[in-house]
Amino acid sequence: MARILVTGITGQDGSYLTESHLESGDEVHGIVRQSSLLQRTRLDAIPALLEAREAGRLTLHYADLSDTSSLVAVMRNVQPDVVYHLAGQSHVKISFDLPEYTADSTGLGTLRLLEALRSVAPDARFFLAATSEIFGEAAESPQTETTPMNPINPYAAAKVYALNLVRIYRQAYGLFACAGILFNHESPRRGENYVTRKIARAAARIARGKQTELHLGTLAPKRDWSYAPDVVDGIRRIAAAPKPDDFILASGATHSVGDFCRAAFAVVGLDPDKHVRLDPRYVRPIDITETRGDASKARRELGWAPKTGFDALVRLMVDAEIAALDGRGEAA
Ligand code: NAP
Ligand code: F7E
Repeated sequence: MARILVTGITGQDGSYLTESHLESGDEVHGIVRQSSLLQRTRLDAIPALLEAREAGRLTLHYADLSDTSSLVAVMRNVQPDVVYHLAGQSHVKISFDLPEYTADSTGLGTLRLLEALRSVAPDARFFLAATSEIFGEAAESPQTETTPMNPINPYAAAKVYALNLVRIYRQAYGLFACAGILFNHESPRRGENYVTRKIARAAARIARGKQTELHLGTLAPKRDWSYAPDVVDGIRRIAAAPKPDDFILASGATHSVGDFCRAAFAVVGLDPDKHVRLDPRYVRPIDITETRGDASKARRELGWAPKTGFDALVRLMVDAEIAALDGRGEAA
């Protein structure tokens, strides 16, 4: 049985990762931050996670990425075998509105956590959730672990800093510090202000007569979308590898936002052209045209491959929204 510490446990990936480690019989600890609402939907709505909390196999600890002493205290109390660092301000458009906060939580937060690890739990394995955003308008397609970093938004710049820190701490101090360079991954637990969840939710609500229009910034950008539980499986493999390294996790396929709309509306038998409106409020100052990842290193060295393709992903997301509207299934 391993002791696992997760930052960002209340997020999409944190909830799937927690479920996965509890299923393996591990003890999971999560860092949560102070907020005025105590309800944490992605943890509270999942019966297995509620049961684990009651049984003492899942424990939440208050700490903050801006408060080094709180990170040291949790690290000292938990004495983790593995630390998964998933927390931070992760919305690209919001990072233009909150550039300093994004740099502090996503960038410096990683530094504080690595320092806490180094001083209190240097034998623990450390995983960072890095991102395809580090490549910006990439110099090559598909992107590999050696594609040059060229960030074009504050979030990506903070993740470049965080990824460089992981590499530095690995080389300089010999820590088991590793990273997943994660391409977009989605699920019914995705935040409602990311484009796939926004589209899936709107398709279902329009089909049920609760909404008439869907406002999007643009239909043109293309993304390499995977299913979050598949990526979480890859994250576990990276953290369990014989030696610390960085791996791309991606599907290798790319689709536009418009493709996602067409596929989602088709699930409920609707024509997106009748409902989708372009809205400048959702346009970014600068946006990546296309991402496509090459995960052959993860396939070769870790045996990882995504199981869920684009059409299946879109369908399961729209079906989940319909089920939630009809009072069935989990609501994230
Ligand atoms: P998510 O659903 O947005 O969850 C983010 C988590 O970070 C939440 O638990 C959130 O806590 C926490 N958090 C945010 N700001 C924080 C702060 N200042 N201090 C402490 N905690 C904070 O994100 P996700 O999709 O699960 O992604 C997990 C990680 O993977 C992130 O680091 C993200 O950048 C990275 N990533 C994700 C994708 C993707 O497609 N999903 C792709 C590449 C990389 P609250 O619940 O309290 O807000
Ligand atoms: O946008 C376009 C938008 O916000 C996808 C994060 O997890 O993946 C995610 O970042 C595309 C972009 O994800 C709307 O301009 C159009 O081109 O769902 P998104 P993202 O920006 O790709 C990376 C890998 C991460 O690391 C991030 O943390 O869709 N788009 N109209 C829109 N996007 C949103 N959110 N809302 C719109 O109305």
